[in-house]
Amino acid sequence: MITLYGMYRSRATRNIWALMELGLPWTLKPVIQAYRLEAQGIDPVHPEAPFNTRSPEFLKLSPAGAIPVMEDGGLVLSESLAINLYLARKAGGPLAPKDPREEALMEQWALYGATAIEEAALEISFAYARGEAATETGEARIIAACARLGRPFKALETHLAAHSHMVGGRFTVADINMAEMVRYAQPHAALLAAYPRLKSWLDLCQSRPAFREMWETRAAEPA
Ligand SMILES: N[C@@H](CCC(=O)N[C@@H](CS)C(=O)NCC(=O)O)C(=O)O
Repeated sequence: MITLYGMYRSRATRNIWALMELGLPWTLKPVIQAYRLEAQGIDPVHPEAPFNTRSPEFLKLSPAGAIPVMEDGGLVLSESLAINLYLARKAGGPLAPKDPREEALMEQWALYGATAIEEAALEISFAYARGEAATETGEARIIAACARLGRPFKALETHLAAHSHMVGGRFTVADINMAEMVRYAQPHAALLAAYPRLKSWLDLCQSRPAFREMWETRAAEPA
C-alpha cells in the first residue's frame, strides 16, 4: 500500500490526481505545512502540534521538511514530480512511458515545468489566494510573474500546436505534472487567454473525472 504524506492544499494534489488515474491503492497521512500552523498562532514544534512539516518524525522521512512524501514498500520518495513519474512507471499502462524515449521526454517536461514555470506561476496563485491581486504590490508581482511566464507559455503553446498532449499523443503523467504547475497561473485569466492552445489543453486535463474528484476534496479541506 502506498502512503502519501501531505495535504490536498499542497503539491500533493498532483500525486493524488495521478494515484486516482492509475488506480493504485493508497492512503493519505495528513501532514500540514508548518507555515500554515504558524499563521494560526500554533508553534509547529510544540509536542502537541498537529503532525506537520517540522515534526521530528516527519523530518526523519523528509529532511527537507516539505510535502508531499511518498512511501512504498520501504522506498521513501520526495519531490512531487519524481513521485508521479515513479507511480506511472510502477502502474504501467497508457499514462506511463512506453519506452526510454517517452521516459526522457516526460522527465524533460517535468524539469522544464519545475525550473521555468512553477515558481512564477505560484507567485500568481499566492497573490490571488492572499487577496493581494488588486493591491499595488500584488499587481506588480503578477505583472512580473506574467513576464517570466511569457517564454515558457509560448513554448508550450508552440508544442501544443503540433501535439495533442505533452508526450506520446495521449494523456500521460507528463500532462498531470505540467497541468498542475500551469494551474497556479490560472487565477489570472488574462494570461492564459493569450495562449488558447495551452488553455484548451489545460481545460481538457481538468475535465477528467480524477481531477474533478481530487479538486472537490481539496475544496472541502480548510484553507
Ligand atoms: N519541489 C518540491 C516542493 C515541495 C514544497 O515546497 N512543498 C510545500 C507545500 S506545497 C511545503 O511542504 N512547505 C513546507 C513548509 O514551508 O513548511 C516538490 O515538488 O515536492
